[in-house]
Amino acid sequence: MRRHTLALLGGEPAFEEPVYITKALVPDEAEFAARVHSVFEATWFTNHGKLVRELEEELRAHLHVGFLAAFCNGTTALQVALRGLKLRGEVITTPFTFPATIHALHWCGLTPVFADIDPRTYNLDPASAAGVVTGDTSALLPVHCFGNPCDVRGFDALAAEYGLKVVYDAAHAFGVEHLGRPIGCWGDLSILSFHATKVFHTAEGGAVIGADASYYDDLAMLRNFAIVNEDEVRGTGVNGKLSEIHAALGLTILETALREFDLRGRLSEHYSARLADVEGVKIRAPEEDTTHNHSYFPIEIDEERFGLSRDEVNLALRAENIFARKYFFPLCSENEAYRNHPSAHPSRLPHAHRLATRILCLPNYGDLGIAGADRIVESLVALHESAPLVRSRLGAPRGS
Ligand code: T4K
Repeated sequence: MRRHTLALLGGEPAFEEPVYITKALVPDEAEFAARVHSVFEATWFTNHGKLVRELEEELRAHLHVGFLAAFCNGTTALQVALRGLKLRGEVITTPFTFPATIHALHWCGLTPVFADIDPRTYNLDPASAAGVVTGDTSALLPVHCFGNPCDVRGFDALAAEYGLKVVYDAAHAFGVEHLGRPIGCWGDLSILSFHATKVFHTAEGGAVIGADASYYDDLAMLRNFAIVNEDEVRGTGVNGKLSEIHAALGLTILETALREFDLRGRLSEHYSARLADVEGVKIRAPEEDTTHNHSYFPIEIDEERFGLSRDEVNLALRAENIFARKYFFPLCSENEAYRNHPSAHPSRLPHAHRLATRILCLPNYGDLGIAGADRIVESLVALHESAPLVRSRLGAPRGS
């Protein structure tokens, strides 16, 4: 292995330019321009336009789901899914997620109730969720964190036992299949994010998906102000529509995104092989019987064995121009809006708290290339080998 002199110890940074956790895919410009031109020709920019309908059908067929309703972003898709199921009271969810998951509950007037994660999968643990079910619980909202599928059978059983709905936040799980089923066909409804940081994206965008196509009309009504027709508005809707320009981007980028999933798969395999023997770096074992999408590459840093805390590693990598991310820190249960709920007490979420201080997502996108991944691995190895010196150069307190 090439030895790398760390920038903190007087060497050159591993990269000349900043390397971020991801790099948004860019569509074929001519193809995109042609689609945008068709929008201009039609003078039809939004409101159930032709390109949105085409995108919905293309993605539905690709993902093998019963229906797909496109939205302006994943957060609004989640709010409308929750509203569409007419949920009330408490919804059990994970603290280890992007803030949008919990905010969506709160914006819908629902009470997020936290349960702990399974440290093996990083996902909400059905056994822990079972411990916080009350008479007010109406649903479960697990997240397929980093695209790794939840214990879907465990949640099916829990939902059946207590008569609960299951909504999956599948923002990271585009294209994942688990136990022979597309990820979007588990539970009642699932949501996707098509944000620019996602492999398949529409700049901003999202979707509600599910096996049961009879949900589509209600969700489509709610995303369009709850307008049923010229003479009727039924309840409280929102403006959650995707525009034709965003749909044009999605239609153009799909093929590129499918190739990108393959490239990320190769990078993930390479990272896994090269990091396997680095002391103090743990890689989550992928779920079996699963088609993974390799959207993210999370590692866990064990401070005692690695010699540096996750935060110290993160800081030292920045000196190398490597901008890893502490997804997901801080935990959502620590947010001032939620932390007073009894379920948010750290003593009830030990696995989530432990993981949130250890996790680091490494840059993982096709353009990085195997050589780029190697440089990141070499930087991590060098950090481990020079840990005491790095710590003294950082001057940071332990575990900060
Ligand atoms: N549920 C879960 C579990 C989620 O993770 C998310 C979103 C949602 C729900 C809600 O879905 P949306 O309503 O967003 O559709 C990003 C995204 O904004 C967010 O969509 C995503 N999860 C989350 C995991 O990541 P930030 O604040 O970390 O992104 P930012 O701006 O720091 O970008 C990260 C890196 O991506 C940049 O360093 C470079 C690259 N990038 C970013 C943008 C915006 C690009 O290459 N091009 C770009 O245009 O939240």
